[in-house]
Amino acid sequence: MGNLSAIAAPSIDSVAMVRGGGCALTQDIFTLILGPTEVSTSVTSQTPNYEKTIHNNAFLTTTPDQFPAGCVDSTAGITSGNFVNLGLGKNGQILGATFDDSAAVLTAGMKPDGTFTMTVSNTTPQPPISILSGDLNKDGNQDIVSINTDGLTGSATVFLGNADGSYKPGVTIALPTEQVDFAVLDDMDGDGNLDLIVNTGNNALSVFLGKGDGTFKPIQTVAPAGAAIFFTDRFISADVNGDHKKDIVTSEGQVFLGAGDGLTFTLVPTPAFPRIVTASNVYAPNIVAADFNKDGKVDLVTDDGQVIRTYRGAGDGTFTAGPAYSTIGNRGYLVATDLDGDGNLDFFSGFGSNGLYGGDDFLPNIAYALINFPDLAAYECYRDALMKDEAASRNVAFADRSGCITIEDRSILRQIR
Ligand SMILES: [Ca+2]
Ligand SMILES: [Ca+2]
Ligand SMILES: [Ca+2]
Ligand SMILES: [Ca+2]
Repeated sequence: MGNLSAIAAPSIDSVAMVRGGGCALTQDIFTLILGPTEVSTSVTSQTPNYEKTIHNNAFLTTTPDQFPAGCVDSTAGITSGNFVNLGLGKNGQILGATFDDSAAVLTAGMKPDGTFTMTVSNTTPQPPISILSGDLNKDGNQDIVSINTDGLTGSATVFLGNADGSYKPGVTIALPTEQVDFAVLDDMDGDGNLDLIVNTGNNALSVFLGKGDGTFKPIQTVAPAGAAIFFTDRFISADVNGDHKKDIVTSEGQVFLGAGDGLTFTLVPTPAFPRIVTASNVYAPNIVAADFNKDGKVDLVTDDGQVIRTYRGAGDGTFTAGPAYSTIGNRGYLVATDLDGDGNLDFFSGFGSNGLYGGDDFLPNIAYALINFPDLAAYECYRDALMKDEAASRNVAFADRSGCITIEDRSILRQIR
């Protein structure tokens, strides 16, 4: 069912695939040049129609370059992350946004000649921990929402996009806790307006129903019976049981079926998949929902930075484990899109949205910590205690946000006397 095509760049260069007219992909290998006011790129090589290359590399016998379902990647329902590609803006630039440890969302555009505009800092009250994109006010300009926390106060800030690639000053909404990390933008109540769902932990989600003008109704707390929601759980929204009402799936494998009002959810007793934590991603896995086997029922695919796992949907909110595939070691950001145009959904592991697909921020740098335990049982107790420790969770959240820990691995060593 699946074949992996790894896309690598020469050691000092970066690589990206960009969609053009007719959905075709161009592979760009480029070197980033950091100037005083601009980031420019020196393109080493360009390969047009790269969708044919990845198609052939995967030994597929289907016909590429058809794109029967088009090639628009919706950002609705996708977990927030530390980079968003906003696609081609009305100013003719490919717009992107990210953040660093300052209290700001950083935005920039790539001009048609491959040079970047100066990075603009869009101020937030606390440092962002993840960002999202969507057109909240339906003016055709992508807007940005940042989820912010300084460890004391949590908030969400909305930046409405202008046609020239700039953003209006942020409008901030208070969150009920500083323990925040992940959020989703989707139309949860089906009124045509994007809504904001924030995982605020304590077995609850905070829902802000959108008014369609970039503002939201007052916060509503959603705490379904039986929910086990920790604030570091990733989640997605999708209609997994085909009743046209948005549901929620968390990285713990919990499935919450929605009643269609964006506020009422029922836990499916059987989890979709077990919780999976890996060396390269302690918040694993990333999840996407799509009907990849074309039986009319939405399936789930997870990427934990080591393995891509498939779970076939039964159409009622339950899932059966399907094939799993080893993948490149990375953070496990996952995109479901038809890359080669043969009409079958493909999975891209890396940063990808709105027609731009590149590698993520995963880089191997190594530090060692040696921790001594009297026996393996004591080690298991330590692991249990660590998972529940608030300070440890904050440290992990910081490491994830700052990227200071890119890989974590454990080996059991025996003492020799
Ligand atoms: Ca907008
Ligand atoms: Ca809505
Ligand atoms: Ca549903
Ligand atoms: Ca299916």
